[in-house]
Amino acid sequence: MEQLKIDEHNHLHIKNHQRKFDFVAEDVNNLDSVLQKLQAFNIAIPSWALGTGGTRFGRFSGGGEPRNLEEKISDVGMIHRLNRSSNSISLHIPWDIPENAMAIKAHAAQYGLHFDAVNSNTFQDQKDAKMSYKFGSLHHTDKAVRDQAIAHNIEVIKYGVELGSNALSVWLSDGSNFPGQLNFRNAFQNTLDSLQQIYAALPDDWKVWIEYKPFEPNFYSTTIGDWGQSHLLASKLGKKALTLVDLGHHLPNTNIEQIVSLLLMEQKLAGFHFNDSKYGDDDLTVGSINPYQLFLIFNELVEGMDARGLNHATGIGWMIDASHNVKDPIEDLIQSVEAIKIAYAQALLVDTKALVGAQLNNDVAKAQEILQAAYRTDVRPLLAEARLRTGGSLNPIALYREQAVRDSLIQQRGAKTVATGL
Ligand code: AOS
Ligand code: ZN
Ligand code: ZN
Repeated sequence: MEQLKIDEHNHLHIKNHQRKFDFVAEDVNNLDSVLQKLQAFNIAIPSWALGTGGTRFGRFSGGGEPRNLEEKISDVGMIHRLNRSSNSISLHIPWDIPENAMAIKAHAAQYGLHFDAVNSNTFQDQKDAKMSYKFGSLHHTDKAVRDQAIAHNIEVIKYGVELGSNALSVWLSDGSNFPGQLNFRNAFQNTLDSLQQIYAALPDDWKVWIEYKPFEPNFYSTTIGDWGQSHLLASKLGKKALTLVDLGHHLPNTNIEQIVSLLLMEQKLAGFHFNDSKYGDDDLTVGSINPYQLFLIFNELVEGMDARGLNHATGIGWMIDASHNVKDPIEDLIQSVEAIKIAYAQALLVDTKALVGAQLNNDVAKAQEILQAAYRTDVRPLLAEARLRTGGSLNPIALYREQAVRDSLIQQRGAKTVATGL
């Protein structure tokens, strides 16, 4: 385990922090509740984001990447010690195979981590697989391919059960590249039929999260292409099936916050894959392109969850799905968690009563003033205070750099490691 000198580091920065905190805290009338909510809020880290991502044009891996599942877990453990907000990890099978689940669970528990949703992978052909997913998996025209993909998903559930997870996350690349390639209705029916068989294998307290995406790797149609198609499947499947919103899986300018608000209303919102994008499924650091959109999403979440009496921290799944090419993955993830919590904190500052009043009076300018007053508040000192109170770092990235954590990872693991995954 990395030796992080958190207290020493906090000590050096405490005076500066206190000044900034006092300044913002003075104007927050629900301060205790905001701080408590921030302390309770955790976001799962995907195992595939701990290595450097790449594109089909190349991959430039950084040094000291985790070489196996244990090292991925210890990286998440370190992020969690720094920010106290990343207490779980999401595995992707077969990129991560927990051969000995007991040992893996114990290893994770050492860092205070548990296992979030497990992800199946039928978008790549696996070694020794009999059937190919070249033309899709759960939607395939050939029953033998569908059966193989169904069996894989059921196996992933079994791994998840051993790890103490309680959700299966399904993302399909199934679709078509050219008009005429596919019968849409048959593809949808096959998908539904396959998902029904997977659904039947879910333990009682489990959920299946159905992710949608408009394009890539298929460029003409995707069989679960948007939230309507995902929601249709989820409602036909039953209560345990929900729609997962990956922020990057929308065509430019889609009003994601409106989708979120309706899914929440229908009790069909599984949760999120957070990332940011300018063009499509860019998987950029959360909050790096459009933090206002993220805030507006959180505004819907806070309002909708309060209306339903849902616990903000555990009511739905919170996860990052980003992986970047040119950054240190650990710094990237720390930035993403911070961006999510900033948006959340700002949403907690919205004067909801006043907003309801403005809406009822159709006072459009006032409504905007109310939202933007919250959005334009620098809430970073509130996040830092929440971290301080839970034993985390006032400034995780500064500490990570000052204590040269990456260098020591390179020393331990080598300069040319490649994490399994993308
Ligand atoms: C793919 O675009 C999706 O976002 C999935 O969530 C996928 O399983 C994950 O990104 C790993 O590739
Ligand atoms: Zn995703
Ligand atoms: Zn994606």
